[in-house]
Amino acid sequence: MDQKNVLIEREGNLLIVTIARPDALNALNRRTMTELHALFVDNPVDESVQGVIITGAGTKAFIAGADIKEFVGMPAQDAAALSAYGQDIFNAIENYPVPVIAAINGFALGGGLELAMACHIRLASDNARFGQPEVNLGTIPGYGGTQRLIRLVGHGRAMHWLLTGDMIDAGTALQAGLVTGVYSQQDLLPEAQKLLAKIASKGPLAIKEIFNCARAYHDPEIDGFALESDRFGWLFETADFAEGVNAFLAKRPPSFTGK
Ligand code: CO8
Repeated sequence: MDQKNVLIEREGNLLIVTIARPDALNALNRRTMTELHALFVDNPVDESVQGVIITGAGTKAFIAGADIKEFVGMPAQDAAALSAYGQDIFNAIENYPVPVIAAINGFALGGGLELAMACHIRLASDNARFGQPEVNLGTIPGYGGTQRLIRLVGHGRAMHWLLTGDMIDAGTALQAGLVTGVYSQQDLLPEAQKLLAKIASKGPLAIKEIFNCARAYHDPEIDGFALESDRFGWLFETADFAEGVNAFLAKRPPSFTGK
């Protein structure tokens, strides 16, 4: 499908995905959700891509939530279906096989914060504002916010912010662990790119297994500790591990091949 609201640029091995509805503070309307679905759910991951950055167009908003204008007259069944559709997309982002960074360049509210929380790493600009303001509208988060906010910042803080709908600033988000870096608007994207380049320089098989083990943490069917021991052992017989250890002992940078 034509990507009208979700712009995709390729920069070397990275994808930069920009939610681009600046007149509506990049609110996630149906069309935008369909385009995100096409990108993250329908299309197989291009193997040459080593990382993804998601950001918002302009300097005011990352994403100010779901598009409230589309809520008018929406029947309960459609609202529940849209919630499930969005959760599928955000789960696909969370399960994406390469690192996805949210570069939060302004308001990240409601569905916008929910999208950011599905990413593996969150960096913010110093003007960013975060919140789950759905209670102000008489509803609740519908794209996973009640679950992921608790996971990320703990029950106490999450309940405070979910129940009040309060907005928090970038400093508070950093302190709470909701983001791991705060930069000027100008530095945000370059810092996200630098971070992805750093991850891409590490042992690719190790990175893949970190994803596997971290996913197991959220899957009650899998014993994450057992998986970790198994994968730790498996990595010992890879060429990359031999190279990493040899490079350390020879005091030179490693040259990994992903084998
Ligand atoms: N939806 C639609 N339009 C929006 C949204 C939004 N979420 N946010 C802002 N806009 C529009 C405004 O209507 C305005 O448009 P116009 O110029 O045509 O009037 C334009 O963007 C600029 O916004 P403001 O004039 O309001 O800018 P301010 O700087 O005064 O305020 C705020 C910025 C504080 C961000 C304010 O716009 C705001 O409070 N926005 C709404 C935030 C919000 O409540 N978000 C949560 C939405 S609910 C949600 O996300 C649920 C997710 C789960 C969905 C499940 C499936 C159904």
